[in-house]
Amino acid sequence: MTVFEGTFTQLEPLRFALVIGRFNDLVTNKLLEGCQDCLKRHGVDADPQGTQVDYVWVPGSFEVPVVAKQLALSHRYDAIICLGAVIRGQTPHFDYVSSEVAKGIAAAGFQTGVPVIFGVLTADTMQQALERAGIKSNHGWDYAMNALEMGSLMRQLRSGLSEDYQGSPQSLAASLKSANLGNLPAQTE
Ligand code: INI
Repeated sequence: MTVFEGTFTQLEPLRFALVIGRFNDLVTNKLLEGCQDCLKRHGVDADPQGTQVDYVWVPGSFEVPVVAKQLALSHRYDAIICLGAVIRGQTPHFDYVSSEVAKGIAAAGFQTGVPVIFGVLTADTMQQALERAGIKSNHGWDYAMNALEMGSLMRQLRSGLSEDYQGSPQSLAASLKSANLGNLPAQTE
């Protein structure tokens, strides 16, 4: 049997898309910096004019999932990285935005078979968010690592899981089933 594992050094150039919310951009710009730093230091050409990373800005976290799904459906990317910052205020708005974003990002991945990385910080205060976006550590770096690992893992699964696997979620599901590795949700598109 085989062990499939993602790598952090690219065996072949991977392609990524970043979807970034402008809301709380003091935080999201810092997450983006951490993310780019990690990608570059792992050999990815993160230049917007380059061939490996595309950038899409959206108004706020709530808009991230619809764009992430659209990008994933293009099957142009090995992984999509979603960056946002939802910060608790005086009203229940935080709860509505954060829960829909989490569900939407998960759905974008499940429905397309493309890894969609959940890089949306949820915090009680701006201070808490900034601590996670560069003051203490930068989770943007971690999200990039997750994307590298998942992107390379999915390439390995595509090429190594079965000879008849052609890259669609349906054929991956069939391959997983024949290898007794479980079921993927059916593609609805
Ligand atoms: N968007 C965020 O990314 N973070 C927030 O904290 C936030 N709050 O608190 O309101 C937020 N709201 C905007 C939302 O994402 C949408 O852009 C807006 O509702 C339009 O659909």
